[in-house]
Amino acid sequence: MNIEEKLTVKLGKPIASASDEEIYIALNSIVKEQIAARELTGGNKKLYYISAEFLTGRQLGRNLVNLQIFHEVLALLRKYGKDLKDVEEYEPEPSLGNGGLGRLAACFMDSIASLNLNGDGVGLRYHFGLFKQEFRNHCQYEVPDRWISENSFVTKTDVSFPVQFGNRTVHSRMYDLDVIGFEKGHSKLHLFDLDTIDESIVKDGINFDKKDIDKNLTLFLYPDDSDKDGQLLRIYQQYFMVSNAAQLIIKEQKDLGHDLHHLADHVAVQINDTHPSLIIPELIRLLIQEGFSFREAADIVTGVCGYTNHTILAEALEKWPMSYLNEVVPHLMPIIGGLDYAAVCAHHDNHELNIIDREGKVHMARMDMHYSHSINGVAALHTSILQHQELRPFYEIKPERFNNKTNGITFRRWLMHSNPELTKYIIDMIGTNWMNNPSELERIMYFHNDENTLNDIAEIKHTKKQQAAHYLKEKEGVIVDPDSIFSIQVKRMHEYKRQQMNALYIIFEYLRIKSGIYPAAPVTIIFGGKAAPAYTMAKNVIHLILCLQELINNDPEVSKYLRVVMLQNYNVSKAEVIIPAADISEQISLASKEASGTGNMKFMLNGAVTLGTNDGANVEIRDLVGWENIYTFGRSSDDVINLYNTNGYHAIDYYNRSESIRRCVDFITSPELLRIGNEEMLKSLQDNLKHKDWFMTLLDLEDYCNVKETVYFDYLNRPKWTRMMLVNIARSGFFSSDRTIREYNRDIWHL
Ligand code: 26Q
Repeated sequence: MNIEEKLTVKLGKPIASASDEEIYIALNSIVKEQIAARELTGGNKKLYYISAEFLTGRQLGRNLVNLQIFHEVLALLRKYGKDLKDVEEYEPEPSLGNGGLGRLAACFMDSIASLNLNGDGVGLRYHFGLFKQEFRNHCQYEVPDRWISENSFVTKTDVSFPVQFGNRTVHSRMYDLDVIGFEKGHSKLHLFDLDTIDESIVKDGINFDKKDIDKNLTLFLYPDDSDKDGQLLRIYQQYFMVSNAAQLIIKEQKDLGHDLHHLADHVAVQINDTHPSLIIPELIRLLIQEGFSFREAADIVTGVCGYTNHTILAEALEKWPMSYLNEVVPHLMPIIGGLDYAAVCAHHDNHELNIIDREGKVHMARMDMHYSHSINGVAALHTSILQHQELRPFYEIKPERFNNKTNGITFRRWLMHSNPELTKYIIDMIGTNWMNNPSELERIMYFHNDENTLNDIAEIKHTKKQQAAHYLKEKEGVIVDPDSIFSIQVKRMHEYKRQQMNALYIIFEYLRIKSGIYPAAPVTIIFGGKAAPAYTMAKNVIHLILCLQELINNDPEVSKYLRVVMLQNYNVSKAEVIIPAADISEQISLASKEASGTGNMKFMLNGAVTLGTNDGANVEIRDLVGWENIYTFGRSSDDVINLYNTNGYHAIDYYNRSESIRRCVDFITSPELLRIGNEEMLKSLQDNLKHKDWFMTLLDLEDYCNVKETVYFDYLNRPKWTRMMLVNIARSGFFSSDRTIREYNRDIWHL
């Protein structure tokens, strides 16, 4: 039976008379059957990718792409007047991640499967995910994100493990998400949960009783940890995740008849940031139970584990009071103590190497570094900063463990699924080999002076902008002009990412327009991102942007030239609509602070030009496309690190020295904005910028405003701009997560 016949049979009626929801359910079922028919990838050695987050996005589309029936289904539905996009909207988006680290894990699962590597993911099935973001009174509110439904691709299994918390035991439940690869390969993402979770205990936004672990354990990702109960809950979550992972590993190895003495020949564990770090003592504990000595077990586990660092922000490096660990996982404490002792014995002269510090805090990253055979950063600059600054004491004793693995993205989702128009055009230019060998995208460079090709690429971009404008109107109720320049900054809200700098630029442009100076072309500035519920300053930035949106879009004089949009509840699905529509990719973090970034790669692949600082993977983008195909500005990471080390940055000096900076910052509490927004929030943001500004917004603001004018001017030079677009697409092959995963396998996993 072909797809059309299958779908008709499933529906029990003609396709033309079925609703989009009925079609979704039928396609979901057809896809599940095809997945079930594909054998799981096997092999002598297996990877377990352990992560607190897997930001998978919707599954129907990716499965159709990877089963290679996406275009067939697209055309089939179109024949009956249906749009696959509308059908896909019926799939609830799993809300199992927060940002880059979680989306990276999802891209990695796609590449692991597609490269037919023997590897599964292990994480948690959070009932309400991170949270759903709602805007009211120009402010962010958090509500539970109910994504679990009959219609999801996540299925219940009968697998369960006992997990011991102190003197009591809970019993887990494993759920699975099938991850099929492109053409071949089939992996699983195992998500653990408790049957006893009680969703009804969540009241008034995202608040709940933090003590009742049986009911609350997997309600949310990153529950509020501003008090002790919150921190204990996070330890409960982390231990629950890794204990299940460790038991699954040991069980699967025993079932295969492998000798646990040779565990490192058969198992690789990748620890995604410090959230899964307790897997180290837990695996050691299980091996000791199997009769190994402490020393033997520790050596085996070191051979198994690899640790990936995703951030150099101090607040993200987890350390837990020993007393808290003692409360949740007392049975691990003798092991952690033993690990610290063994590490300290070897390096008694340097306290920065201790797992347990003098205040009795357990440093998770230090445990990872002592007991993993590989330590990697996620972009060349980041790895170098780890080696020479943040993790220097470890690099000095174990240089051979350090390696770089520059991040990547899966082209299946971020090009083939989200931009079928550009995909088809690339196939018409150079065929399909690039799909399995992304570096071949380079071959489109052959057309870099071909006027017709450049016009076609511009035309495709315009189509994607029209689609995004339509989506924004339907779903967000905002009107944008697809003929304006789309400048887009979508990512988690954080001061180091400097959305506030973009907001100050908007004020700069607003004031110029008001004084009669107009930008070279009309611009639409689009933001999207969530702020952590307790991160006041990030919420204040959202507030400022929403106030500016209100002020500017309703001002007929200004809105002809400038519009502002803050997307509500930015997620993977929205990213797939908005990224292909970008002309300019805003990557403006304070140099040295963004470990890599992966949005930057998605934009590049879709023909946007980067406007960014020399930070994270922007540096590698610049090296690939050349200075003439990217706009960089701002202080270097060396300068910034030096400013921190010497206490050399004082925001107020920049404010006092520059008239234009002062006018922008002052405007935050202007009568115009105070009429719309909340005085306390705006004032607090303004004070922070003048007197604290830890992430040095004012340092780069003038540079940023200046370079933007150049960008708009160049945008109007269509031959120049469209050639830049083509070069960016052509050189993006390096950022395929297939390349990244091949490197992990070659250097770390050896599957
Ligand atoms: C830590 C302690 C307490 C509570 C929460 C956390 C926490 C939670 C999430 C710390 C870090 C994260 C997430 C980090 C993250 O997403 N990092 C991003 O990882 C991407 C993939 O490597 C990079 O591209 C980004 O540059 C990096 O910011």
